[in-house]
Amino acid sequence: MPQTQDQQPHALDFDAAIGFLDAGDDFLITSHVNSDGDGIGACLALVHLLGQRDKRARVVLNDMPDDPLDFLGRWEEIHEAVESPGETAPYAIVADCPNLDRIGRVQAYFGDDTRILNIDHHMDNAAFGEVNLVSAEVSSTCELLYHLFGAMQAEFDRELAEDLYTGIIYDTGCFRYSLTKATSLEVGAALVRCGARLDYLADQLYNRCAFGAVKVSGLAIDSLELYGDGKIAVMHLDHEQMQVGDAEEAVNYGLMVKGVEASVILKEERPGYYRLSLRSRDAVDVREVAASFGGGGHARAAGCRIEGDRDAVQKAVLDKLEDAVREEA
Ligand SMILES: [Mn+2]
Repeated sequence: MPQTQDQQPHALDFDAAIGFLDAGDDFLITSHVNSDGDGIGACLALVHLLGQRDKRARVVLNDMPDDPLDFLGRWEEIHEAVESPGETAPYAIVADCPNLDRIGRVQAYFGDDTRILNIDHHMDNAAFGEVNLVSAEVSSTCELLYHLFGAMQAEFDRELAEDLYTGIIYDTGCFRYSLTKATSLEVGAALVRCGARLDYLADQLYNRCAFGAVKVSGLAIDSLELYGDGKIAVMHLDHEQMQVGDAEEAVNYGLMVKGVEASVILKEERPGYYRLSLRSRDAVDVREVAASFGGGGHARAAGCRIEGDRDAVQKAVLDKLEDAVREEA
């Protein structure tokens, strides 16, 4: 068992969660809609752990992820929710999900007497479970599971280690984002000692883009211009260029330029109708900019939709971004 005492986040009581996992013998495991590397890593790790204990467990998600994490073991055990599941689950584990609404159609699998274990690291978690194992001190749900499984004396074989490691690098951007704690690195090191292949997993997670997604990023980069004394990066793709591939990642290239505080890309979803993605460094709150156009998101990553021709849309968002950059200066 790789656990050491000083790696544990403060004041976490694992006994109730362990009691819950001991009590059931048939578990439904789920995560939020549009689930991500942490949520899916956590679901697969739980299936693996319960399998080690000869318990039945299945993963049901609202939707199958666009980017399959099929390099992880037991990927084929993930199922998409059906409209009428027939019967409800006796025991459910909800991982990486701040509230029950966010599991979407999987709610149909929950009945009045479904017992719920809630395992999460979101600050605003609604403590909706019979048992809530929630800590905002950890980088990811998978990091939290590492501590729980350690307390259960689980066997950390390669498959389990890789599920957890994948979730941690997904949420920390390979240990780069500010939510990465020294503990996250210690847990990562412990998982590598258990056999997690760090180069293989990072490669699988980051270097499997569709050909079109890389090509369309090239078109976006080609359109890159700077405004606001070099602090604002603007890119755009017209409707025809949008057909080349998924442009979800392209906005990030703007922030790579030295001195840029905020980046926006204008994507013409249909003629005369733009979807905007915004990203920023610490100084600028792009959620507020997006909200002023009816959109939303987070302080560092947000989005909105604006109707109009490109010049008008660009001017409208640039006005707001220049104000936001000036305010923080
Ligand atoms: Mn997470």
